[in-house]
Amino acid sequence: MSSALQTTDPEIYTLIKQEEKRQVDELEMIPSENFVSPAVMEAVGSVLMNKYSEGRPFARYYQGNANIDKIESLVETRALKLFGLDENEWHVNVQPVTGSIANFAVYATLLSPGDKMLGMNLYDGGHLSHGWKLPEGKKISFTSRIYDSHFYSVDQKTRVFDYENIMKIAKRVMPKILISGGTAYPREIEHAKMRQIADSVGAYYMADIAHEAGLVAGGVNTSPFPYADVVTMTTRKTLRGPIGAMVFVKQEHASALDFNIFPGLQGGPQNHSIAGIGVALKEALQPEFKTYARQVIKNAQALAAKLLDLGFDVVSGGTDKHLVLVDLRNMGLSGKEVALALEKVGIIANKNTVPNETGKPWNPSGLRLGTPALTTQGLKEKDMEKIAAKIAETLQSRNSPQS
Ligand code: DSN
Repeated sequence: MSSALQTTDPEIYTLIKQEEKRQVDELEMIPSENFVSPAVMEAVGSVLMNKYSEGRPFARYYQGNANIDKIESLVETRALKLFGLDENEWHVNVQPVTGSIANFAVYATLLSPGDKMLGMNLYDGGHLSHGWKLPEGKKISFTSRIYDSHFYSVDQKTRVFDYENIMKIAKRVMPKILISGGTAYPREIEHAKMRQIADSVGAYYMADIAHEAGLVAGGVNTSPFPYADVVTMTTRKTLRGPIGAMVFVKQEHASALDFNIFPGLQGGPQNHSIAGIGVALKEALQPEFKTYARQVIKNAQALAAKLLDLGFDVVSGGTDKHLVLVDLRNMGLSGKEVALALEKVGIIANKNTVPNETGKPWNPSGLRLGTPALTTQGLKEKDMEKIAAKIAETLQSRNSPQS
């Protein structure tokens, strides 16, 4: 029997089926992607998407929100529990539709237009929403048009953070907020040191753990909560939920943060996504999730080790997380051509900038690979070694004169 979608819209139905097949047939190695459980998908595809619920749980602008109120407050309770937080100290808002909106809401809460922010250089793995502007001054992120953004970089040689240098930059810039986190830094961030730096200049410390949220929840990466004033995260990466984001602030900033999310930046929250996040949080509270998080890292470390053996320049010499960053310049290749070549053999990764970048974001010098999705599918270290060998073989055949 045909499904409702198949009958109503066979074109979209067919494309979804093709995407379902692609996700099974290909190796998903983009570190910000994962496979949600059928339970998460059921919640996201539910009637909750029919309801408008501007406001906060139990304080809405529209009637008919009794069930939505219970769902959103349950999701908040689970979020605080997952990260071991005391509700008298911490407040969470689970409504931001993306990480960028979550971050912007934080700036609106803690800063005034023109205030200084200090975050990680995008080329070294930082994020657009941390105020990115080009070294020559072009303001790329809207954040950089409102706030005065400055950046710190990794050490040119080791390609990891030099906290003494970040301290020096902070003392020169005197930011009102110090930000850590990003999209392509393979090493753990030392939150205690970032706190010290923030304290030395009287700044707030915001940890954006969009990429590591599931690793922190699983207890295999250091929690920023004992050190940060604010923690933001997306929910779809290592945390294995649907698209969405969460912001955790100290109680004193709760009402300002909530006001900046709604009505400041958003309208009605995406109740179906929030429910899906709740299901993912329940899954992350189970003991199996710790095993999953540990395996994500073991797989990334196995992948990095094998790539190093095969002559790849693995940035920082390895990884503490779910991602591996490779600088391709020693092979005379660019990120774009390698990502395209790998797609042809069913390996889905993304081109990425690397420290000391000499290319452009559209055609950078690196490749970013991740293990969250493959680990969800049950792959282990031996599989990672085979994948590394396949990557090397693909690039060799590309470089050979016959190809
Ligand atoms: N697009 C995300 C990533 O791939 O890391 C960051 O926003």
